[in-house]
Amino acid sequence: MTPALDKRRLLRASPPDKRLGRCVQVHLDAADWAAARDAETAAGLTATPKVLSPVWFYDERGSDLFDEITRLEEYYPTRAERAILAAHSGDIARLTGASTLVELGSGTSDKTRLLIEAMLAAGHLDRFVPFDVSEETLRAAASSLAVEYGISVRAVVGDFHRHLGRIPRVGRRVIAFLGGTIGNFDPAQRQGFLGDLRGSMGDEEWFLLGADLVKEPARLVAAYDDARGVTAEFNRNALRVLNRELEADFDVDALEHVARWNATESWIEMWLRSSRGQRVRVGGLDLNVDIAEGEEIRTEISAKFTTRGIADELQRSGFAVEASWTDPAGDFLLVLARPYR
Ligand code: AVJ
Repeated sequence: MTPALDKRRLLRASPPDKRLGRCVQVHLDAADWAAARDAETAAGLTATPKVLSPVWFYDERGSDLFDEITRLEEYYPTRAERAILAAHSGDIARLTGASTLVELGSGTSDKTRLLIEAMLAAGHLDRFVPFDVSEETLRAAASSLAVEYGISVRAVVGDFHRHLGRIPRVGRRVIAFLGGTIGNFDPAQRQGFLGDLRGSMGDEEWFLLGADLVKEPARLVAAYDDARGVTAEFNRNALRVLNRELEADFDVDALEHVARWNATESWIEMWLRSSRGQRVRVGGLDLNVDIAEGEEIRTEISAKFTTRGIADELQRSGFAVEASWTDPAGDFLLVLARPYR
């Protein structure tokens, strides 16, 4: 996340790195991205209730904490999705015959490897395109995968709501959006995202979407409020990142983690509740923010879906579901869709 703060650095495309596999490129427009993020943050901190974007979770410590979350007993989505991919990556490789794998969101996970290996085994894959907001995450993923698999890697820095058009249209692509990250979008953002994505795709290309399914509220809440407090620490970390990167002075220790199920919206909400009134200075935004005792700031939503609901949303955005799978417990859904004509 840090490089996004360097406002002097404008558009830059690094030259192909010949030492790493065949080709690693990073396209970056950091100043532009940081300006949009800062404007959204100022709007969110002056709204009622106050809201922050989940992008603030993911500095290095936040990424480590998320990694720890994915291994928690209570947090089933990562294991469930991995089980689906372990069972069906071969089907995906065969059905798509794709030569390019695009991954929206962090390209470092072992789940990506399952897909890459299956696509290599099917004999078509020659290019991996990870797309993420974090340049560091991308560089790490890009170089290790390029070396390991000898495929060309073109990493693209951007955010889901504005930069899908930067993803190169090379080869026959399968565009993967895994982990249930689509749950971070509200319905309007989802519709915008799916429409943009559909508009950027050719008829012979594929969309692979991972989505968490609705289940008993107690299990959902436990997944976002684990007994060891890892998620609480992850949640508070967003304000540590704000303190550092936007010169703010939130009293982070006075903020308590809250996770609740919103049945009307069908999403989990994470909030931070201030145990005392505080006036916060956010120097980087030239903004003072008053937080009342007991006031809550919403830091994330994580929407949960039904198989039918996802198919309907995809359909409305111009996608037809070609295949879908769940894990044996029926906790998580993986959908393979393609544009319909
Ligand atoms: C990375 C957005 C999929 O919503 O489950 C995990 C983030 N937040 N625990 C999710 C998260 C709290 C995660 N996603």
